[in-house]
Amino acid sequence: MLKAFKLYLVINLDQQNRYPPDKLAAEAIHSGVDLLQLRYKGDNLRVLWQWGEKIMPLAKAAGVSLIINDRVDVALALDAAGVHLGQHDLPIGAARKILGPDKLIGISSHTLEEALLAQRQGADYVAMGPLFPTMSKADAKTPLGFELIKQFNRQLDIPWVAIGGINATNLAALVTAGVSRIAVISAIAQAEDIALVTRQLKERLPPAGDRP
Ligand code: TZP
Ligand code: MG
Repeated sequence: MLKAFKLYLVINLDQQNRYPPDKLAAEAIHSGVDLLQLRYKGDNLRVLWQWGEKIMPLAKAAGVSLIINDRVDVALALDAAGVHLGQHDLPIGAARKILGPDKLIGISSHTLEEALLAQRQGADYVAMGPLFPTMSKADAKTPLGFELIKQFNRQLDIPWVAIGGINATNLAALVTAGVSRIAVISAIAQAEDIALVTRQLKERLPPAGDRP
């Protein structure tokens, strides 16, 4: 089951990060990240597997769910909490068949229609973005307008999370527009002080559980 969450850290394994992924995960978990994702777009699946094996016990010990991007097989083999799918990955129904009812399935949506379809198909949460320009995703679309935030709040019953170029400075504008959960890569991965930024982001979000 998906616990209430506010701050979702996506760890990008493709680029050389400021910190090794396990150190980043450990510090971010310690500082209050609620949900973690491992994201790897390269073709050496061992990279994803090996970091998954290292980070999974850290997440488990802290009671933080670890989600694997794209790969249903790796998520199952690691006994991770679930998968995050894109619009061009395995459809939710197929992923659910493999994963069973208890694993989490998240999906990226760029429109309300995509999000509502994902909800009907049994997604546990939806990610909406990018809200701001981002350097962390090679094929990121142009930023979505803030009007979509209100529509998502009004029409979705499952939790949804904003993503894309979010940092401690621009977060206030999103919160004012109605965002209550965010996912970030670089704001935390590139931070000089992971703990400080993680706490700032978390503090600047409304209390978990205010919205579905
Ligand atoms: N999906 C939409 S934007 C994005 C993803 C994975 C990248 C988010 O990274 P950052 O560094 O927080 O902009
Ligand atoms: Mg994908």
